[in-house]
Amino acid sequence: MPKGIILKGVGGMYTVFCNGETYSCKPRGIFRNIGVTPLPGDDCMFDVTESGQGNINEILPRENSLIRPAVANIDIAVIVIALSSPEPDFYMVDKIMATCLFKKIEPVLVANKADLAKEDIISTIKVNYGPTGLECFEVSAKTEEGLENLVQYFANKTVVFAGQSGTGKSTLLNAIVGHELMETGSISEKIERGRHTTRHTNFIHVQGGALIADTPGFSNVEPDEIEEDDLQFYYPEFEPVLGRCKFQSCIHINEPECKVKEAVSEGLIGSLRYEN
Ligand SMILES: Nc1nc2c(ncn2[C@@H]2O[C@H](COP(=O)(O)OP(=O)(O)O)[C@@H](O)[C@H]2O)c(=O)[nH]1
Ligand SMILES: [Mg+2]
Ligand SMILES: [Zn+2]
Repeated sequence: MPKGIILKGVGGMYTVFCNGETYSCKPRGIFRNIGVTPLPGDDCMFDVTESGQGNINEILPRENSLIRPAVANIDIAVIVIALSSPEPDFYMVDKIMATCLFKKIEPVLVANKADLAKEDIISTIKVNYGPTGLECFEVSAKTEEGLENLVQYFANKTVVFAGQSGTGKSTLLNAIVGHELMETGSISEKIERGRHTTRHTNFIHVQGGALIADTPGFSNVEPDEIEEDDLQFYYPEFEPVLGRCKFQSCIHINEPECKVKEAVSEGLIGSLRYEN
């Protein structure tokens, strides 16, 4: 029985990739009985009948999975923001980052529209995301500046793109893939038509052996599986000072001799990150 990877699922039918070919497959009834829903990114065992109809027989154990968007086995989540419009929503960025770290997915910040860059946004990124140690890239999907670095970084990884509408995710993916596979639209077009241009998660192979997908719905991610007291562990730049506050139970808000707040005042933790 061949092993494949699920690239997308629409209306109960799944596209399974194996040895350079794709197969349209249905999950066997057993999945419904045990409450398992196949997800894009899943490794599976499948077979193809003579009629050409494929069956997914088994989902292999997952490295990780997300519910919204419904994807599995993600190595890297690319959080795309724009260096001009729309204005970056760093609260959303931080919610996605914490959720990814909790799920053992590497979050990467990509600042797109470098061709229109505003200096104040670049400096906000440096001050707040430099101390996290997480990878940050400055690119332009339009001029293709910085894209080569991204492609190299993604080599052989399973990658999803997340972020606000209008930041250039589809344009960036098109530029990376090298041809128009995705729909793109300007912000005004989208508002006029009142629709989202990306509806399903669909993994695409790109040069360097990466699998990449635009992921509708990622901007609604809430870190709701993380306990309040544990959130601090998903802020990598807090790590050097955690456990060093005066009070063991410090939640780093109003307590005296709080090392987190000291680190914020010394610029070792960005104040925007701390507020978020
Ligand atoms: N100037 C400039 N515009 C860009 C760039 N990337 C995307 N855009 C534009 O931003 C708008 C939104 O892009 P789109 O890819 O649809 O964003 P998405 O909603 O994140 O998928 C479109 O009008 C794009 O042409 C870029 O690097 N520079
Ligand atoms: Mg899009
Ligand atoms: Zn503290």
